[in-house]
Amino acid sequence: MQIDPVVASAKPGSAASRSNAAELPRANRVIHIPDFTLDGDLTAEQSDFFETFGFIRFKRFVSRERAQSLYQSVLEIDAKLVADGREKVNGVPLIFGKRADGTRYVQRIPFGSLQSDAFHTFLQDPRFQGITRTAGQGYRIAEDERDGLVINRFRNEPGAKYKRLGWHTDSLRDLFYFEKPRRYLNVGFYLTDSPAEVGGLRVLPCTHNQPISSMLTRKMHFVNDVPDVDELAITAEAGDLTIHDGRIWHRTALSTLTGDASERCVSYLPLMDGPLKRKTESSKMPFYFRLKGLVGY
Ligand SMILES: O=C(O)CCC(=O)C(=O)O
Ligand SMILES: [Fe+2]
Repeated sequence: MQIDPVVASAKPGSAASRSNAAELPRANRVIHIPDFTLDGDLTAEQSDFFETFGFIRFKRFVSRERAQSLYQSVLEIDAKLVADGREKVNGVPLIFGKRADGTRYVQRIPFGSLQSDAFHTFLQDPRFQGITRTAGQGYRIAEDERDGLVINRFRNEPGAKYKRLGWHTDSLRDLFYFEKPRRYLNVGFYLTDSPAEVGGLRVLPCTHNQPISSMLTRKMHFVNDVPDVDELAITAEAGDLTIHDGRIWHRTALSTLTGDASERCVSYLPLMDGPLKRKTESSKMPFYFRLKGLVGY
């Protein structure tokens, strides 16, 4: 039997070791995901890995304790949005789930760092400048543009609206904003553990190097969520940071667990270049969200 490198290299008790090797996709037995550390700018080895495969994972970007404390801030933002009866932030609609007792919680929080000092401070970490330099000249962390810092809480329970995402590429989003697709680094910071059984990010490695035609048509965007034989599960622990190229095909798999155990909380950093396009409370709902409604998530 072939040994799964992800599981074989995992420390006992870590998120990866809890995953059953048989449940992990075939690609995880072939591609070993290294445990990189981000100290400042990406090293040559890290850039090579990222440019070759279209994704990278940095372990322990912050301690588990700091990640847990930031997760508490997510719960505070959530409680305030619900108590204030908010439906949108800066024109971007909130996505709500409903608990068994009928109370609401927010599953997709846009502009997170404008609503919490803890997240605003987190984004001042100088290592993020190393990431903006990798994105390209003139890139900035855009706390008040597009959707700002997005905090996703995927959950699998009857009242949840945001449980999974079908196959897609992020670069297409620029087209929905009527802008030319830019180099798009999707930087995910994990607030909770993400072993394979909470679902999570599945990528088709190297598809960022595809022609535009295949970026548009390889699969039906967001509608198709059938597992692919070549997909790779990117598992992570609270405090880890991942980057995937916006052109890579990826999906968010449904958790096999339910309720609180199924929650996967990941925040995505807003990287932009070009002229500033600040959003305010009078900003209109982006066209992209009307389409979201059509594909049913
Ligand atoms: O679940 C994730 O980490 C990825 C989410 C995602 O692909 C997206 O919001 O575009
Ligand atoms: Fe995505």
